Amino acid sequence: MNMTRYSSNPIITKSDVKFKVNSIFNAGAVKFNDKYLLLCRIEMPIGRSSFVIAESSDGYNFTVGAKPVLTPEDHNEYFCYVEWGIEDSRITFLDGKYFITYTGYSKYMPLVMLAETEDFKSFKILGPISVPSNKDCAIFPEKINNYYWKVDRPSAENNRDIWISRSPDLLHWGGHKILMQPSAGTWEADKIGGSSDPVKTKDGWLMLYHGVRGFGISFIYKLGVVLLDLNEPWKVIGKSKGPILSPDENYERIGDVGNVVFSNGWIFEKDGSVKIYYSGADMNVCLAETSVEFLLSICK
Ligand code: M1P
Repeated sequence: MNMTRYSSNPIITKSDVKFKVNSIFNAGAVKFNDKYLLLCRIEMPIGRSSFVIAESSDGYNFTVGAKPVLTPEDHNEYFCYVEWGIEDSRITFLDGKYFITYTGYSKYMPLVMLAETEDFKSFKILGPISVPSNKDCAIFPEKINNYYWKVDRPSAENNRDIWISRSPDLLHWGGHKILMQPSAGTWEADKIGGSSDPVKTKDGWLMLYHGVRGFGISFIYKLGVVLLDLNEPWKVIGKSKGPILSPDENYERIGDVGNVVFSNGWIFEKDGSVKIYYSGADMNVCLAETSVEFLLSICK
């Protein structure tokens, strides 16, 4: 199976939300209690984002919860780091719990926040795990060489590269290394960032990433896939030669931020198929389907 857009995209729009929002998009994804669970970003009318859950029995038809499950106001002592919104969750099942990395946005600019949950009803907020400016963070789902690992995207001068680092406890991070850099003169020329949570396969860790190229005053966001070494995850062992999904349909071209496909969640099925949840133009939630074999084949 190559990459196929679901024929009834978008699968979630703001008309599916029972309270007033500007948009619903950029969902972390996980299977929880035999259901597909999306932790979606909702931009509230004031222009600041929170999270709401959308649930489904089949992965295609979703019901959006009646109210947000996590808001900036829930952050108590950490409120000053998220006052302007919480954005773009990535979910990792690790040590029997779900860890959620997300962007906290405030006058300090973006930084990486960490929370944990066992039921997606109550969340323990563990606080920032980076200084600003940093975002697009995802945690690996198991320890490698006795350490936890994460990727993230610090902003350093004009550089927007993906970095990798390790931790003994998920809170204290070190051993920082550059993992991937933009590629001049291509679809990923100006900046890149980690997209999905990394998933273990027989050939290495698979991870979606986004690549961005500026055209005039606008940017085009596309998705690629990368394969990292299983035991030395700081080593890129394969990468798609070009984007695997590019903005093409009207629901990807036109919106609050046009010409964007952006993903922060995917689900690997037992039969080898993969559901990539992504958003078009920062306005909706869409689905594209593929297979692990296809993703691995284009990384080789
Ligand atoms: O508008 C596209 C995306 O832009 C940002 O992504 P990044 O900083 O990684 O390039 C994010 O704000 C993201 O939420 C948004 O979808």
